[in-house]
Amino acid sequence: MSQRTLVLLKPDAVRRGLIGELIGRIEHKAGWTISALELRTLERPVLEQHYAEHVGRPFYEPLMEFMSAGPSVAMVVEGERVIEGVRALAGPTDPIAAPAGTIRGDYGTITRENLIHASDSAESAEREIKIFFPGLA
Ligand code: FUP
Repeated sequence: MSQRTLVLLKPDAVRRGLIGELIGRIEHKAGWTISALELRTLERPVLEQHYAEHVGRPFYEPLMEFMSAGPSVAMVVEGERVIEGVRALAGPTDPIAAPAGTIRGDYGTITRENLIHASDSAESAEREIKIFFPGLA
């Protein structure tokens, strides 16, 4: 089943020079294509929409600061079971718990700076794509 998902390569991934490696892992999956891609520093109003479900959590403010501190790469990726697939490539939220071979497991140590976001459901994907790429149908 072809799907689309919203992927963010977070400011730590850009700062550390990992975006080529991370885009490659996604691009090399057979049949997945990147249909939109932009490097930009995410403004607070965009992040407030994106992370609306986390308002009030203790990690919310540090997360907003981290996410707005430098450029991210925002992408729309399309293809067979891509929502589940990019989540599997990313690994669990906590990079120390994430298995080797996953992006978070291979490159991360702290939960806030876990390199990548990927939509967790079809509903989230459509909501998030509208936030980052409002011009896309
Ligand atoms: P995920 O779906 O794995 O991206 O994770 P969540 O939606 O649960 O969390 C979103 C982001 O909030 C994480 F990527 C990092 C940050 N976060 C923290 O900084 N501390 C926490 O305890 C949980 C999440």
